[in-house]
Amino acid sequence: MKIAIMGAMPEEIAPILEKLGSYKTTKYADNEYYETTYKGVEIVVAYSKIGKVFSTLTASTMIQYFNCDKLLFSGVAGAINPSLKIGDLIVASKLSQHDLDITAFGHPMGFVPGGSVFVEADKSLIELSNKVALELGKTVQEGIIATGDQFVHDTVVKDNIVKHFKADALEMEGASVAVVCNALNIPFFILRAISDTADTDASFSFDEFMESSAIISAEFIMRMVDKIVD
Ligand code: 4EZ
Repeated sequence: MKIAIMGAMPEEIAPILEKLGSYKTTKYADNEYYETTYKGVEIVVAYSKIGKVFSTLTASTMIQYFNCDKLLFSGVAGAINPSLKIGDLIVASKLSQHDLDITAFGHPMGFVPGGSVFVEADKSLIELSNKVALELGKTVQEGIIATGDQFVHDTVVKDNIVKHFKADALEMEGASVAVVCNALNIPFFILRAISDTADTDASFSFDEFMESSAIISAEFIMRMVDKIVD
């Protein structure tokens, strides 16, 4: 077993690296990968940089170059579902690319031939997250995550994403990681803690809460890692 743990930004993986202790840094494809052994299990950690392209490259590298056979993503997201408050956790049941648009040819939003509007996350990892949540006495909402190459800070854009995908939260990497893992048959799990509500003051909320929310997500991911390696 070799576990990949990914974030998009340095702040999203910093608490994970801290918990793991010492690691070996390898440069590959213009990025850094941090390799370590935790409780006898090999782990590779990386932050991809923001967006679908960088996250695709990193997920693919972790699987194909580093031979990871499970992928966990930890990070922050903008809330769409009003029940999600700052710091709340959302586990992706399925993910979609909200900016993938060939509707001009009669296709639904998020769809291209050979692909699918949604990619489902691994059910047993979601089940494991429910166990972890129960043990911690935490509520973890399961929902739909929409991914696109934009930081959403507009209720009109948000409403449109709800209309097409019934999404509960949005970010910029989950669905691309999902597509890679699905194509390569690697079980994956996407966890996000809310940093903002993707409206007019999203950037201010993000700046204020991204670090604390990133820690909430990272700590939960490490509890899951503990369960996986035990
Ligand atoms: C992308 N990530 C944000 C990166 C922002 C600023 C330097 C998560 C996220 C997000 N993505 C949090 N809130 C969001 C929002 N409102 N729209 C898109 O994964 C980088």
